[in-house]
Amino acid sequence: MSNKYPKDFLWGTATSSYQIEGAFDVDGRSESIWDRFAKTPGKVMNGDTGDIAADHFNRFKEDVAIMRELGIDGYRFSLAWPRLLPNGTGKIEPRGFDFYNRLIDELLENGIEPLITAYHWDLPQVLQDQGGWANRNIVDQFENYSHHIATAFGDRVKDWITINEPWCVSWLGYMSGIHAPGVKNRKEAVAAAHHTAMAHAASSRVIKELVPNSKVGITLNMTNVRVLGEANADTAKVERLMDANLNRWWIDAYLTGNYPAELIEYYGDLVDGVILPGDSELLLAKPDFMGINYYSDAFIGNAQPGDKPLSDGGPYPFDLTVNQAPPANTSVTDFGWPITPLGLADLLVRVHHDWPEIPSLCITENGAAFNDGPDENGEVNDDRRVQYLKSHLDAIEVALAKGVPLTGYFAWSLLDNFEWAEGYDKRFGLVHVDFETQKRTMKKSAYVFRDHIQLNS
Ligand code: GBH
Repeated sequence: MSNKYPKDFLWGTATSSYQIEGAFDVDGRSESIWDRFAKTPGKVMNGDTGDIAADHFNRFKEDVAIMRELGIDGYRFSLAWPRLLPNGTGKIEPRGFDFYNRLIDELLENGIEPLITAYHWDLPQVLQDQGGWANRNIVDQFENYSHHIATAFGDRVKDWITINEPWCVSWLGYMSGIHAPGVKNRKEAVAAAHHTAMAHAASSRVIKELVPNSKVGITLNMTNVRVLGEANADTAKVERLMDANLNRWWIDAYLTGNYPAELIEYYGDLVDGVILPGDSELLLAKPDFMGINYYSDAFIGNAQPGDKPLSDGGPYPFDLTVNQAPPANTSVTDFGWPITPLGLADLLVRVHHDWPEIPSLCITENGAAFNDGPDENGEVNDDRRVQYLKSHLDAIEVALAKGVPLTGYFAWSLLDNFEWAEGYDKRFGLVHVDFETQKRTMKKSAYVFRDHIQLNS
């Protein structure tokens, strides 16, 4: 046994409902914004949809058996709102609750702690028809949904994440439009960024009230904004605005009730009628922990000929131009994302240093797209993922040694799955899925993770 990790450190894997469940029209589940988006021609690679995905809805027992073989302590999954409240609010669908009850019970019987994410992007389409996250009503609707799920599952589930990556919800969903609902409107995106923060706070209050001994937090996709070369005025400004927009917005909101001042100034009249008097109080939410999803560092440098303003098709609402290429010779994943393990240690140290009032941090996702499949012997030797995993585990050990209160590490993902706009074209699983036959095969990285867990728990 090693002493690099605190006692009770949680080793786990993470997934999300729309990416693995399938069974899109079963047991009263209603349409989600991702069903609608995926079935809109041109939105998702190859026209892929989550109709079947990894068929986890029907194969969850087999999947829990795999988790047991991996030796994980915890499993982070999300609830499909359209399965539970098909109309978004109002009447519940008991068959939807039955599914998650069966999953939770199966996990507990196998000694695996369930961690729930209330929202991982599959909004009921009926709520999008009223404006979705851009409409302030979503705050009450999410609070109501939180009430139902906390009541139903709170007897067995103590760890709760309200919203996964509200940055992606807001800026990929309503600004660049590369994710559902595919809106491209910066005013709506700013509104979504505010309403996700309000909804997080409202939901945490409800869950804490209804679930004794619960631990409630949010999961943010955070990264280091690395500046390459000598920054000119625009690059220096983008560095500060990007950091505020991506890393500080939701944290500052729940800890202080205020957003980064420079960003509010830049947004100008975009926040008029969106952030209302009195909201500051409502944004406050004392965190029990915070989840961080880390994939890669971001790089900016001075604009080169041909570069466009960030707001031109991208997720940032900044009419400023920088170059976003990583340093020459940086290795990348099959998604093209630079591989930057040291960034994970730096990020954890920075978050703990800048917001010491957050009692603990958890890596709720970390992983990489590498598309290796079975060889002639049926083995999946995903050596590049093994390398990615090991280097990022080294990074969390560095952060722990520097005193970061890190309580867990969840690999993204348990299974190959529906990778949003990329469809089935990008594989993130420790376990390979043959989407024709639904056969699962543990990749080499799964065995490496299993051995690491065994050695360190
Ligand atoms: C996570 O998002 C999701 O939670 C998960 O569902 C998903 O499957 C997994 O990662 C893998 O993608 O190109 O300007 O958006 C990760 C979201 C992706 C956000 C990389 C930042 C880079 C900048 N991050 N993205 S941009």
